[in-house]
Amino acid sequence: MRKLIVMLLAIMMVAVPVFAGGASEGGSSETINLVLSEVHAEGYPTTLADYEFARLVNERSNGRINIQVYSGGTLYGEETGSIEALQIGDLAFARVSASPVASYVPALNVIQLPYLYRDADHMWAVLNGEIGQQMLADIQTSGSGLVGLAYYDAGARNFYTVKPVRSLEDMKGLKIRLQNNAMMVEMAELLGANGVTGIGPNDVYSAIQQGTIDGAENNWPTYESMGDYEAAPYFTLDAHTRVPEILLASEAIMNTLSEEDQQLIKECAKETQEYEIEQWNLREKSAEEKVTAAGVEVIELSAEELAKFQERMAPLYTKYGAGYEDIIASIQNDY
Ligand code: BDP
Repeated sequence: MRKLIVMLLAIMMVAVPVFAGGASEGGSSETINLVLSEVHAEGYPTTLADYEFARLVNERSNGRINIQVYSGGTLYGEETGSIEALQIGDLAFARVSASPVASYVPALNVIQLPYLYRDADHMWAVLNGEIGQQMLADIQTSGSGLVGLAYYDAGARNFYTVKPVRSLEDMKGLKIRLQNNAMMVEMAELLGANGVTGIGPNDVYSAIQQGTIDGAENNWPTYESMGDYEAAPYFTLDAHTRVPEILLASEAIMNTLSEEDQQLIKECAKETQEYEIEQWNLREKSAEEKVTAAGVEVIELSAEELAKFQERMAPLYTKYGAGYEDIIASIQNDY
């Protein structure tokens, strides 16, 4: 059934701009219907930003371009599924984490290396600066079939588990769910854990409950929103990664639109970044409050213990940073 809906949507998406022909140039009133896939629920900061993007595009195109948001992973529960649909032109937009995108655009691993940023301001200085904007543009020029429209905030990711992780030693042998990204799996393994992939974020809770995994890693809002805190009530604040979200478009579908419409879409996407960050900051705080009130144990690592986690990451810098040494040094020293 889901496949059928996706096919119908794809036909609508591809067919409408084609039939619109010179529509966009001549300013015809032909409606262009496009679909956006989102794994998060209604009300989540990225979902709110998706709707804001759709609203802006609709307004600026005088109602000509209509973007329908499908939240909660109803179209694609796994972000790799939505990324592949974008590549073949079956889907127009997806708001995804940069982590799975790096499987298609490896350079993106550089801006999500573990313990790279001091804090959110540091990350945003990089993303909004030359390095981040070049990486975003490179998504398209790399020939991935994807167009990077904008970055959103996703805070810092931390481990959460069924039993407390108070030291590096405690990570040993834990089955931890990671996003579909080889570097993230290696990160968990360098810490002594066993990395598990192939579980969509909406399925982490049941995987923990069933004992398939002993925990996962994510930011406060996802931990709260997906209900994972009820299954894995120990949250170890190691802030190992800051992985930005990315709003992606399908290059194949963008190419069916006029130059003006592509520009309009790009501008509207960029404009939603600040809005998402505001929503993010509110939700990050309220999610932390909610889960701690519900009895989650928040574990702070001593500086000495945290240094042990960080030291283990050196091989990732060598492997995934190869060819990008200057960029990494610049992120660390110039921002
Ligand atoms: C969340 C991201 C979402 C990812 C999810 C995950 O917002 O895009 O799918 O993590 O871990 O923080 O899969």
